[in-house]
Amino acid sequence: MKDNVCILIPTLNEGKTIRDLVARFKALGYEDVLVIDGNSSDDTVSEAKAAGARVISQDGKGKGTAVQQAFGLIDRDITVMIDGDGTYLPEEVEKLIEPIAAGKADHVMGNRFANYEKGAFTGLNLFGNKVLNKLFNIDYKVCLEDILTGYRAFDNKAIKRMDLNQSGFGIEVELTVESIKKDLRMLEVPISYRARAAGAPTKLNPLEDGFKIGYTIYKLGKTYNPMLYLSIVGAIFVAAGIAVGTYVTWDWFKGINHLPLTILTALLTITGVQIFIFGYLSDMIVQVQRETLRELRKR
Ligand SMILES: Nc1nc2c(ncn2[C@@H]2O[C@H](COP(=O)(O)OP(=O)(O)O)[C@@H](O)[C@H]2O)c(=O)[nH]1
Ligand SMILES: [Mg+2]
Repeated sequence: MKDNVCILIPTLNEGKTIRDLVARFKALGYEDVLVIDGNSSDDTVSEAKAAGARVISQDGKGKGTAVQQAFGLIDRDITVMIDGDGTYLPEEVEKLIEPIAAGKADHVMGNRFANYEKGAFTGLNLFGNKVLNKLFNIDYKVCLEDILTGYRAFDNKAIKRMDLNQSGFGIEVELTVESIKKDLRMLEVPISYRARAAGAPTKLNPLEDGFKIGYTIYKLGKTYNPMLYLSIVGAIFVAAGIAVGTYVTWDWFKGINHLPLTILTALLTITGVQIFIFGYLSDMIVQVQRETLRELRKR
């Protein structure tokens, strides 16, 4: 079974940890370890090669770009993706592979919240992760605990069905979104998460990348769940209409008339209700399209 697995490690300046990581996979019997490097300025490439990994330099920039390029090169049945920073344990790889090898899942995600070392998440990181997971779950009507995990396994047939476009850290969101859109069977398994080694900082900027990831969820979610977005916008209009309307009515009882404000009330309320209706229609279109795709896939 191990012959059918490719261990894929995207790296950018992970010289401190990559050698040990590759060596541990080799020791476990995984021969095909592919490191896709983002043109590191440290000794990542030589360290990875020394441990026996196949190393390629990515074209362009970003983890997402690297992952997409690597996916195109893999010819094994199962791909495991793992960060090169030593925060995930190679010894737990079976947990991720087993459901795929058994034909029970197409995409297995390691849930870091199951068992994380103190200091593995900073306060901001933990908070950001929780918020983004919550947003995602509302948007996609799912119940996942850790959509941004860096330890995953895929059935390669599943990878072939994904349309991936995110160049940066949005790739994690996109992998999850595509799995939902393509009706792939997803499964979360509990894994351990370690703190990064001292002097080996993360490449992720918690604020900037956090917002980018949030925006990616928003952008990709718009076409999946338009009702949610349009009902929020609709609700804002209707609420504004009610606010102005209350004022107008209040004064009207006192014998004061506000003609322009009355017109504004009507416009706000009507626009709000119309946006709701657009949301409802978009939702129907999306539903029908999803049903159609599902039927087509069965053939
Ligand atoms: N090839 C490639 N790998 C990257 C790039 N940026 C980050 N990585 C790697 O992607 C993995 C995840 O990044 P990391 O900094 O650990 O993010 P974190 O786990 O959210 O802190 C690590 O192995 C990084 O070395 C990039 O631009 N290109
Ligand atoms: Mg990491």
